[in-house]
Amino acid sequence: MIEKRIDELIKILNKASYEYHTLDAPTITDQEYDDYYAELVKLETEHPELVREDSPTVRVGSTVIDGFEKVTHEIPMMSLDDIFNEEEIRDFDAKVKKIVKNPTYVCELKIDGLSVSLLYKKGKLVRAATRGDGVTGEDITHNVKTIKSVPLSLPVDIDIEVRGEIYMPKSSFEALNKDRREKGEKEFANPRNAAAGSVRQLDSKIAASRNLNTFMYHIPKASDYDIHSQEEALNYMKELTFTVNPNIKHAKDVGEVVEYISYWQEHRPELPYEIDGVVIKVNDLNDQKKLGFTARVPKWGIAYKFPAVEVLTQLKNIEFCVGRTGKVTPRADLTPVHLAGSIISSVTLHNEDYVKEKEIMIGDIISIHKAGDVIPEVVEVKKERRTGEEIPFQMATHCPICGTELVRKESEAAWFCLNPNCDARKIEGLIHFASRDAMNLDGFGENIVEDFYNMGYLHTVDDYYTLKEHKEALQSLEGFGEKSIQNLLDAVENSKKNSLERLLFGLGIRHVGKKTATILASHFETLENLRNATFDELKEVEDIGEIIAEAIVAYFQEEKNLHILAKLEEYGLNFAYIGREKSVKEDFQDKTFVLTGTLSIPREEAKAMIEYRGGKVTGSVTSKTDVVVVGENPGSKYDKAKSLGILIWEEEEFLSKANDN
Ligand code: 0OX
Repeated sequence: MIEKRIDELIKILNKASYEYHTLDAPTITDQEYDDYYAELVKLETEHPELVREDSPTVRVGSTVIDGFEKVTHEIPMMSLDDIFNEEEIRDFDAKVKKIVKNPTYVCELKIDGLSVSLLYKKGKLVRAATRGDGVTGEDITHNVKTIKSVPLSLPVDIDIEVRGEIYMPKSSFEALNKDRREKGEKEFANPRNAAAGSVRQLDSKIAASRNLNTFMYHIPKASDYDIHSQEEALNYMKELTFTVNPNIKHAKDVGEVVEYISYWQEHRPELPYEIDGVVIKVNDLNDQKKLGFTARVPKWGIAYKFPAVEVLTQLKNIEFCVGRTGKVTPRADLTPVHLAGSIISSVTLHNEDYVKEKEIMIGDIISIHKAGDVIPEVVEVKKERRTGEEIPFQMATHCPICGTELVRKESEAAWFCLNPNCDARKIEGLIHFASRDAMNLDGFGENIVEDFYNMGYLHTVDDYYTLKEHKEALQSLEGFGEKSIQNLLDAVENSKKNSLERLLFGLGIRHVGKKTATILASHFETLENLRNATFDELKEVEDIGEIIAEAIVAYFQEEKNLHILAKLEEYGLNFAYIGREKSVKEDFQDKTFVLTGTLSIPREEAKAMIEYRGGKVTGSVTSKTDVVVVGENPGSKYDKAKSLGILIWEEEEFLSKANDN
């Protein structure tokens, strides 16, 4: 009988919560809710064995975990490419129309929060995870359960994954920061950071107190539920009692998309939550399938970002930061201002020439904007506001960290600290090695790396791989526990399997960015080959110029680098190019491809796509070639392929075959 009453109470309370938080249409009073709730708490206290996973009492946040478990997304959580103006919207429409006839679009507000995946088994919420790097995220179920708009159980007992955004309403953000200010705690820069900070807490009481909310917008396996369009997916999620944003529009053509965007650009301040743009998705799922994906993003969707906003503030001081290459960058400290949803208190001034060109002085009133809504930049100095009290800028002459005299190389605008033992340089190098696009040592944020460096555990990048020898000592450090240290050590251990380009990027070889690292790794295949490559051989590689070639040769000539590499090899790191994990298709498997003509995507990307599907790419057409992919203005390879009767694919055919699931 008690079980039955508990069941009734859970039903009443969950329905009431849904009506209140999702439908905004309560049918019972707060007092009634509190009474039912108190009755449930009483029964659960008396019969702890009857406490159910979907009881609303779990929302108070009584779970404390000792570390975040990793979650591999069955289907990667993709993001979207950004666009910034009407022309790009029309370009997107034109590209879509090349593949599908008469597309219609669903326009959604782009909620400025963090994406979440919710997994239900037999109608019960079993797991909530962050996006992470898209492939692997973190289990945040204990915190997500405290969010009242997330149903703990669904009206039907199905297995389903839905995705959406967790956000913090503007009013909650203001209240939270006010509270933190009063307590002397550091304020959050924007509601997105506040929401992300809240779900990355071990103790769910914190998330429970932060008034987080959700909008769901995606069902990864929609066709399993007889859904044929994004519009139907949104409606189905509503039926399942998820909160779906009400301001969604089905646009019949690109003109209506543009109208929707300009409406929301103007009305954005009236919303109770932050948005940073509009998401446009091709409505029909069959059309989406035809359009497919590039290596990174779906081609059936795009994110339009609102233009940058400009604000005025005072430049209070100029400080100098030292990067991993020793580059010393001036940074302006500002009187904090709100700009497009964040509080900005500093902005980079890039280098000495930049400051001189913009005629920046300390004490100036300046205007700043956010380029692409991400990095704030100085637009101009308001010279008419000068009082005569402004102080001229002087570039630092010595490293602010180690005191070494700075050097300006002839061809560079920047000044460098050339002391290889400068602490700032070393720490920055270690942070870079651990970063997401490099070795992706999850959990090693700037503060941890700096602390471990200062405590003597990390000095050079190979030291990451001996951290496990200090496990006990690390576990006993304040703020760490067995689980969190184990997670760090697991991240280090897992990174040993990384494909070569991550290591190459992580080593911080001058001029070798993420893209160059991938080109080098896929071309040379092993670190040994790259190391043995001469300057001329390097220069021959597409997109590798003299400066990069020189930097690579110089890197492998330095004894200390070779020593680090030898250590990394000894610790068992993979030194070979693996590329993406393969998803082989019959059209590609074990076939030899040749690319010719100008393709709309970079050649390295086309090559990576072919390898991903199980094929390989060679340079010249022979009788062993299986397929020739032709772009615009193909050369003699095309003629040769025709004369040999080799299969020819236009780029479009190639992309649709490679992208099709
Ligand atoms: C948002 C938002 C983000 C699903 C498939 C690719 C991207 N921030 O509001 N992402 C998506 O779509 C995902 N939709 C949105 N509305």
